[in-house]
Amino acid sequence: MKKTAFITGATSGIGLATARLFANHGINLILCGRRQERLESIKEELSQKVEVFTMQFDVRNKELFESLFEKTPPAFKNIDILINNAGNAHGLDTIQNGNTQDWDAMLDINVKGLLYVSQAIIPQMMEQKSGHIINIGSTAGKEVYQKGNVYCASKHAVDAITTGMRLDLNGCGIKVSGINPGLVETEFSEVRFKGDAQRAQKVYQNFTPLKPEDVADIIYFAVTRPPHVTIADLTVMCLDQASSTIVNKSFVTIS
Ligand code: NDP
Ligand code: 8X3
Repeated sequence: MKKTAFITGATSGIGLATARLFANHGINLILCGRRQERLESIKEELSQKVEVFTMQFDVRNKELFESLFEKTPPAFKNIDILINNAGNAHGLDTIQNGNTQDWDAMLDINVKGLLYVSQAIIPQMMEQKSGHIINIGSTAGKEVYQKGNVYCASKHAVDAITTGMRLDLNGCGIKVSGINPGLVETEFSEVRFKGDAQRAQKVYQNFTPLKPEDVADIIYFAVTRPPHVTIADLTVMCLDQASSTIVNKSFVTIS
């Protein structure tokens, strides 16, 4: 029987690449995001391969999410895989110059949004005594870099929540994985710099960053391990990255 995956943040970047890869492997999809037009065009693209259901909501809006989730069509009720991916950095400022709206956005989306979605889906996984939750953390959840302050805090929280989920769900037949990428070229920096595309592009210049497809490959690897194997925690960086702040920009490794 085909599996069903629920992917948050499926309208771009890592979430979209994962949706495409899952569709290629016959995994049915529930795709989430705020941008309805994108959800519709991705649904049109991937419906040629698998069953696709879309849910438009902001992960901060617990009430809206819960009411939409209740109305999930019966064919999509049994979720086998949850990819908690929706999230972004907002701003890159010292703590003394931080913007409180950015702080709220990062903590509410990256941390509380992940919790709201997980809380709705876990009971059904517990009932079926199986399931796989993958939380997309970051190298920013493993170390703190200058001006990363609250984004790093949000990803450290994701890291702690991933461990907490694995501890609490032990014995329930549910796998919990944390996948922590370094620099991946997506819309991430454009969001961080509030639409400043030039500044965003500079982040990925003069080295070869990860592509969203590289992370999707790892997510697919994690969900296709034998039933007794859990990838608990995995960090992935491109060849030129050694830490959040050490990136070799002296030459480009792949043309
Ligand atoms: P993108 O900006 O390309 O994708 C972010 C996704 O999250 C979009 O689909 C967006 O959809 C969704 N999203 C953002 N805010 C909300 C919200 N409030 N409610 C619902 N959906 C939301 O970035 P990435 O693909 O890079 O980011 C995906 C995840 O990977 C994030 O958690 C990020 O922190 C993490 N990550 C990224 C790295 C990178 O270098 N790019 C490295 C390590 C981790 P929409 O706008 O339609 O709502
Ligand atoms: C995204 C990677 O280094 O911009 O989580 O924080 S970084």
